[in-house]
This record gives sequence, C-alpha cells and structure tokens, in this order.
Amino acid sequence: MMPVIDLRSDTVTKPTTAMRKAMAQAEVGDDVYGEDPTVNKLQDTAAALLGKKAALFVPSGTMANQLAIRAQTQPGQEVIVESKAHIVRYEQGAAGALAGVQLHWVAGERGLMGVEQVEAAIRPKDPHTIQTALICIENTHNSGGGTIYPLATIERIRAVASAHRIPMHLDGARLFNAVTATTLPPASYAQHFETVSLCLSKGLGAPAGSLLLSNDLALIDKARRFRRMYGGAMRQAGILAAAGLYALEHHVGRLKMDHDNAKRLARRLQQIPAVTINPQHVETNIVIFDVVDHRLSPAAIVAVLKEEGVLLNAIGATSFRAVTHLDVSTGAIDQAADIIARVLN
Ligand code: TLP
Repeated sequence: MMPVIDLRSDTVTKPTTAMRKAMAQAEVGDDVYGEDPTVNKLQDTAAALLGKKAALFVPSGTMANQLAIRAQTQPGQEVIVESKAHIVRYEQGAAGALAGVQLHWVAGERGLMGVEQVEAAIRPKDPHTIQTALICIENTHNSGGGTIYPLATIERIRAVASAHRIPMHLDGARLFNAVTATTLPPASYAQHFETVSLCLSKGLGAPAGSLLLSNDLALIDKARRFRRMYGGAMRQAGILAAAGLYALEHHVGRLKMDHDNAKRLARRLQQIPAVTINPQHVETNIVIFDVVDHRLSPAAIVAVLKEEGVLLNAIGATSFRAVTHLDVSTGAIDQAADIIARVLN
C-alpha cells in the first residue's frame, strides 16, 4: 500500500506504543468527584509548568477556550480577538451561541495584533456602547501560519488591558511550539494572562485533551461548573490524562524537529514555480503557501495530492496549509515535497 503522508494537521497523530502503555496503566477514579489521581497529577504538572495555581482538564481546545470566555464575560459583552483566530473561524460560533458575547475582530498581520489595534478596539465606558470584557490572543497563531507573538507585544497589550481592567485569555493550543522556537519558559508567556488554554492533542501527540489554567481558583471553579454544563465533565478521564502527562514529559523536547521539517518543506516549496511562500514566515510547525492561477482548483489540487499519498488542507481561495508533527519524518517531508512539485508542475 502507498504510504500516506498526512500533513493536514498536527491533530492527526496517533498515540505511540509507549503512550498507549502509560494510558493502559493509568490509575483512575471519578474525576467529577475530583478523585482521578492521574487527572489531578496532570493538572498539577501543567499548572506548575506554566506557573499557574490551578488547571482544569477538558476534552478539547475548543472547550478550554469557550470556558475561558464563558467564565470571564456576561452575555451582551464583547471579546476582542484576531479576525482569523480559531475562536472566530473554527468554534462554530460558540462564543455567541453559548456565552452570548459578540466577537470584535481585529485583523492582525499574519494573525498577530498590534497594541495600537487592540487599544483602538477597546470600547469606551459610556452608557450607549457595548462593553469589552476580554481580550484573546492566539500563540502560536494557527491561520497566521504558526506565527509567534513577540513577548514584547504581549507585554504592551497586557499593559493596555490592565489599564482598562480587562482580563486576557491565551489560546495556547500550540504554546509549546512558541516556547520551543523562542526557548522562553512557558510561564514567561502565561504570566500575562488570566486564563491560558493548552492542547495536548496537537504537536504534543496525545489523542485528546486540553487544559485551562489560571491563578484564580474561583475562576477555575466557575469553569468547572461550565465544563459540566457543556458536557465536558468526564469520569475515569485518567486514561486520557495519562497520555497528556506522557506527552508533556516526552514530546515537548522533539517539537524542534517538527519546526525544522516545516522549514525544510517551505524551502522545497519555494522552488516550485507555481507556489508562493516566504520560508522566513515559517516560525514553527505550520506551513501556509499559495498557489495562484493554477489550472487546477484548490479542491482539485488537494484531491490529486491525496491520490498521490499526500494529505493537506486548502484553507482559502489560493491558500494551503501543511502541518508537521511527530508522525512525519524528514524523509516523508522530502517525499511530500517531491510529490507536490510533480503535481503542481
Ligand atoms: N485546530 C485544528 C482545527 O480545528 C482547525 C487544526 O487542525 O489546527 N485553538 C487553536 C489555535 C487550534 O488550532 C485548535 C485546533 C483549537 C484551539 C481547538 O482544539 P480542539 O480541536 O481540541 O477543539
């Protein structure tokens, strides 16, 4: 059978044998009673890693983001968020449907908002105007191409948010990619946010699970109640938490390989005449490139590549996304680049 090189997302990774073993051997209990020792260990481990007092284990990154929004806003308020953020594009309108808030989009540069943009988006405190309740930042920024927020930008946005007494949430689905690329400690980012979400099922390679972290224990308690409301309170979730613990222990150190592979792919793609890409824009494990005026439509390109054994996503009228992860080797990246070149030329 032809090998499939799956670059659609870093969510497609399958648990390794060692991870499955850790899952099989996990001590478990009923997490709704707070009695799952492995969930508790994961929450404590992640909180310590990010320099936060508490963490809450949830099924998905979407739920972690939505709990952060629900717990820190009132219906009828507004949340500032970058226009291509996951919260805007890929969460099925949950912020409006479940928290009753309006999203105020700010168009960033490759997903990154500037401090002036954020400041301009904050609503005045007059009786007519909707009130800004929360500012969300995505780091790394998925649709921006795995872009990393400079810490200095976050610090400036934080200062503005504090001056207006507005809390901040970090969608840190891929925070460890930012941490790996910058070599900054995770807490150096996390310290600027009231809440942080962290995904175990992206580059870290766990089959499911995310965490919501905060220093505010009352806020975590509130989020726990909403987790129940949203159907995310699980029972013997230690089976999943064990995978998360294993991932934090064994899969953070290898993220650099994914970044190197992404850069390698970008440099190869740059040599294809039909492709537009700036390899310098590839900062982590996400490669976004454009194919303009091709005889094949984006959907047709994706379909032909699939027949040739390469899976990736079309994410716009001319844009494609390829994501590197622990189930694609450097050899597979070279093979994928050869196939993409053959199909597009
Ligand atoms: N991103 C997925 C898709 O949903 C688009 C992907 O393939 O990249 N925040 C960010 C920045 C994300 O990229 C994602 C998932 C999430 C949150 C949501 O995580 P899950 O899928 O666990 O709900």
